[in-house]
Amino acid sequence: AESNGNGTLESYLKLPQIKFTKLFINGQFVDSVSGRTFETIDPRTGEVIANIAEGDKKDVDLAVQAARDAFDHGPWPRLPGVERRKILMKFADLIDEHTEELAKLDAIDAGKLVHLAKIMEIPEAAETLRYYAGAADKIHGETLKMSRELQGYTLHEPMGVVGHIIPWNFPSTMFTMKVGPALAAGCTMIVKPAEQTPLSALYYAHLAKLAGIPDGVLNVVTGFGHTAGAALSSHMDVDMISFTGSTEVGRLVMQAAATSNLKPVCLELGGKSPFMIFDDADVDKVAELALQGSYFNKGEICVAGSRVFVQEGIYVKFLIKLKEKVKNWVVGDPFEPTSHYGPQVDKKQYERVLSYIEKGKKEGATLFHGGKALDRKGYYIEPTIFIDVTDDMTIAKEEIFGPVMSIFKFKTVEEVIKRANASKYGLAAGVMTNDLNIANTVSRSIRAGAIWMNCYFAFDRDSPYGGYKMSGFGRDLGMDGLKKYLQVKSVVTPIYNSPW
Ligand code: TXE
Repeated sequence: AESNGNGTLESYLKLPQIKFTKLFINGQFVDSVSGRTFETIDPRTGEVIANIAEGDKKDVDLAVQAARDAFDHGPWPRLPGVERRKILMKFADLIDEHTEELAKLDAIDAGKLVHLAKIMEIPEAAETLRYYAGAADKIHGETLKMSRELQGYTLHEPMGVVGHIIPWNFPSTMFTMKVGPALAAGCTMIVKPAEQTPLSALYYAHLAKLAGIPDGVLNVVTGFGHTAGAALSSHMDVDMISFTGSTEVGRLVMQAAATSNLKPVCLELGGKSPFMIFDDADVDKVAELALQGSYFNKGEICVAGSRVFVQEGIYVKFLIKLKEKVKNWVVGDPFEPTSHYGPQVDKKQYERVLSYIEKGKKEGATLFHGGKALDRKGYYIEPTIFIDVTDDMTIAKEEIFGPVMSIFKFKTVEEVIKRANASKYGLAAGVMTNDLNIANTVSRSIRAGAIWMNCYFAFDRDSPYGGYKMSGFGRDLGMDGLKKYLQVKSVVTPIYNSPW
């Protein structure tokens, strides 16, 4: 049944082979200097998938040295953009050829749905590379209109050696949305994947080499945050850090950058995004979107619409519809095509989410649906809904990062704007109304990096993505996602007797 490839249940359910478990430095898979390894765990069972090389400061030093050499002396930054474009296109094609394997690696490592990864996450990872490949030969500065007899223009040059520290919730999306633009810009780099999900990152490194990316340009150091991650962010020879993760660690990364070589950082951090439903909204549609907003990827998404504000006129109707629909959500093995979401990424996250549910109950919110772990092996949690949540409760303020929705009632537009903005975070917001005045007023008043009107998670590679306030700064995706990997250099020369 396997021989005819995709399509049979047997091949679909077959687990992927683990081919790459070592660090990828200077184009080679190598053991860590210390020889140590760490276990990567399957959240479906809590069992060990493989032992992965545990990189720390010494390995980061080697990887940075390789990236430094590749930047200072290698061909990559000096290639015509069109050449980098060709190689990135090849990289994307190779991803497409290995969709099934990559989807399954993310499924066993991160608990992600195989059926969704195959049609969405992995193909989009390839498309993100193509998007930036298309930009690689269009990076140029401007001719300036100087105020004196001077000719001036700007050059856009690659930032240099970039450190990418990425999280576990979207291993493939994160990898390509960081690496794609940095490669197109002509940078060289070190990726530090999350310790929970090293498998696909190593696979991408292998594909990058096959595509023709020169040795040393793209290095992957697997390992822990406080060792490998910290070594990268405090390294004197790393020119920039692009980080996605928790607000606490974002602060550490920025500190390390400040006390080492003052490297610029780009931080994409936590969120607690409001999903605002107004009286005139279509109940059926918004109930569906609200559930997606809270449960997509088991709530392990920084833009989760986890604070659902419902205007009083539609409140009861909305709750009835929500109850009806939430019953259809199937939590199950990510290899089962019927599952809507799988297990939380690891034991720590699982326990953290369950402890927030306990806090919600203790602080007086009403548990409207779910609230328990599934009675089976692995880190599965029921879709959970709290009502009667007040703004001062812990579950209203802190990022839970699990399948937990909190519902709030509101009366006026002014009130909901004020309450939605009363958060230290500012990543995204949803506005559900057909009233243009409300939609425009709210979208301009909310301090967040993405506003989705009558939709949610409307991600697009052309749409820049990032935070206001303590959700961080800098943007991934879109052309802004490329610009941050470029330095702007002014070049000036005198012109005498200029008629202009
Ligand atoms: O994140 P960490 P954790 C939020 C979410 C989640 C919480 C904790 O609320 O429940 O963070 O998750 C590396 N120097 N988000 O603990 O630790 C680490 O190895 C340098 C939101 O898993 O921030 C990993 O590669 N790097 C988020 C990366 O940082 C360090 C996605 C992220 O892990 C480091 C993930 C250090 N001192 C969690 N310590 C989002 N914005 O999407 C750790 N790391």
